Amino acid sequence: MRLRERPLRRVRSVYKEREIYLQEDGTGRSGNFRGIFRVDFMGSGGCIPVTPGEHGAMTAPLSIRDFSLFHGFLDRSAQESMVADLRAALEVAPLVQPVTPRGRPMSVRMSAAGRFGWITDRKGYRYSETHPDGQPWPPIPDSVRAVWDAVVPDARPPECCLINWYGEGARMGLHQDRDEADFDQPVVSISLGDDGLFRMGNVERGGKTESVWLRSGDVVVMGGAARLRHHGVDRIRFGSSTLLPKGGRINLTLRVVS
Ligand SMILES: O=C(O)CCC(=O)C(=O)O
Repeated sequence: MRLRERPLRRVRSVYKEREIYLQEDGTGRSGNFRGIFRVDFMGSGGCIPVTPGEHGAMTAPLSIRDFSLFHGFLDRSAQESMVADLRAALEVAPLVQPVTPRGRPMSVRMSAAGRFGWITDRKGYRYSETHPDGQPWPPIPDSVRAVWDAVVPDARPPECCLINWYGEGARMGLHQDRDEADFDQPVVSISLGDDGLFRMGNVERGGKTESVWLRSGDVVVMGGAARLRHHGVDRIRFGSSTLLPKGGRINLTLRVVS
């Protein structure tokens, strides 16, 4: 992850935002409500097929800027059991508040599971085989790994599950995920808890962006032409979900690192 250390206000003056609302049927409607935006169903437009089954309803991905969005991929009970699995992982590897290499504290709290975790401190951004407290990371829970296997069956196994926790007011600036060795491998994101406004930009810095509210149970695949696109989370709707009793949003990103 390469965070841009610019204040949000300045970013907003450069980027033109358009919000897209995902609908229950997997289609999207643009923020100006002039009609259905664009839908790529399975097998078209480079979208990744997904098989129906234990993950609840069949979810056809919506393709926006080559990001594949699987709305409602996890049903409520799958979300609850994933949260229980994550709580166990966080007992081993507690959330920390990282600082950027310039010493600025990030608003999200982070931990990880898998062989590697992504960390940042005054020494820089990097993957590490140990938590900042020196312990190895816990294994990626099977429930999380199953999502990867379902949405990107041809990819290599994930080596990192970054766990981001967004409390009230937390956000994540536009950035690219480029600390991994192989950009042919996708990044898969799973959202749990409160809604988060996910912004999708370009490979180069600047230009127009589009945003979508991600809800609990949504999955996003950032692969192919989307792999190096800038993305971030402008804000969350604190308290919008009942999944986490005290509110907040968890985002998991599964990555192949080496
Ligand atoms: O929270 C999200 O939805 C995105 C997280 C993200 O961009 C990242 O971890 O690199």
